[in-house]
Amino acid sequence: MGKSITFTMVKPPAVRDQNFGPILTMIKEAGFSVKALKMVELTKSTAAAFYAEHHGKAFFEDLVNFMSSGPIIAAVLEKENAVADFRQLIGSTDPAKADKGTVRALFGESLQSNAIHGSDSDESALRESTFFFNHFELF
Ligand code: 3AN
Repeated sequence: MGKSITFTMVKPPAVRDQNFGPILTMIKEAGFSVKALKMVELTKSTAAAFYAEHHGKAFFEDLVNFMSSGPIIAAVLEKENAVADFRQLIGSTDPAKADKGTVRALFGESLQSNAIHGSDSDESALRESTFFFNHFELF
């Protein structure tokens, strides 16, 4: 099987708490390579556009406020079976339910503040990667 990509963001509290280093080490040790990387702070409107699929849900406004509350680190990662393998590495959305040793179990604080994002499909991975990175920034 060929390599594919996934998109990730380390969320504001995990960046603020300087947890990016250990998270990146876990990503490297799981066999992913970094194709693009940057630290940026989302505006509310940018966060709302990124999470457009959740528009109208009860948690949407909180999610937008949370994701624009400080810098995030965005990255595109490559590996065989990238989307599924990355979701296994990060664990369930709710850190309390995430398998032991996953990124969310180790660094997540709550359902909202769950340390990291991972794309849910190859289509989302492409949309999310090109949302953040232009072709000069993707290697
Ligand atoms: P995942 O990131 O595991 O794919 P999604 O796409 O369902 O989860 O949700 C996107 C983000 O929205 C989650 N990472 C989490 O921060 C937040 N979220 C999802 N469901 C809830 C909820 N029920 N209450 C609060 N925040 C939520």
